[in-house]
Amino acid sequence: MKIDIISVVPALLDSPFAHSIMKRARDKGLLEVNCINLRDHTTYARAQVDDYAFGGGAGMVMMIEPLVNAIESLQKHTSYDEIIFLTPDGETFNQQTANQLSLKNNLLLICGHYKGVDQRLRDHFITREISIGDYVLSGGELAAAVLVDAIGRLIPGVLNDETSALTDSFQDNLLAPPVYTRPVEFRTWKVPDILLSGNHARIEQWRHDQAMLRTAERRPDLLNRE
Ligand code: 6GU
Repeated sequence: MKIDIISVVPALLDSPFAHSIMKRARDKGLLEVNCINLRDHTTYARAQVDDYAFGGGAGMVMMIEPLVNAIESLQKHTSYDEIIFLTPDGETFNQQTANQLSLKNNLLLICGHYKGVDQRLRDHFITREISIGDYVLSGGELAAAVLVDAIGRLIPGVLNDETSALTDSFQDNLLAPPVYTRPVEFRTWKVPDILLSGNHARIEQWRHDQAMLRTAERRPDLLNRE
């Protein structure tokens, strides 16, 4: 899978994909991530990419021209399955959306900034608008990093048995159960006996019960989802 990201602050995206599972995915050739600097595509003086809103009001608006220049120059080489605008007023991202997007070949992410983007870009180029939650970030870059990580780890071959996505929280609408490792006892706090019993059927039953309990306590809304 290839994910291209258009940003006015591409340096924000240097680190998130350079480590751990995302690095391994890229090293294995399973995930390609390219960051494009929007300022390289403006025809305005001083690499301007935003301007005052027509009708007045506080805050700048991202201009359509630099964005369309960037998108169309990328489209010369790549046919995108989705062109996604990261914006707080988009649909809220969740595991189901991550699963869907992990099946695509080419994604283009556009990071919003300032007071948003000229509506004409949204009307004519954007195929999907996504938010990562009900709070406001300074720009879409951190949200883009969240999407790439959540999607990238679902690409077949990225995770191994130890890190398998199948046991993640949310993958079955349940939160993950508690986990323990060495030592068996720390300051009198013991690992539950069941986990040391070697009885795999009973351990799986215990984990499922714990996942149900935890979900009922913390996220009862998940239990009523299909
Ligand atoms: Cl995608 N962008 C911004 N700027 N803020 C957000 C967001 C996106 N998702 C939640 N908050």
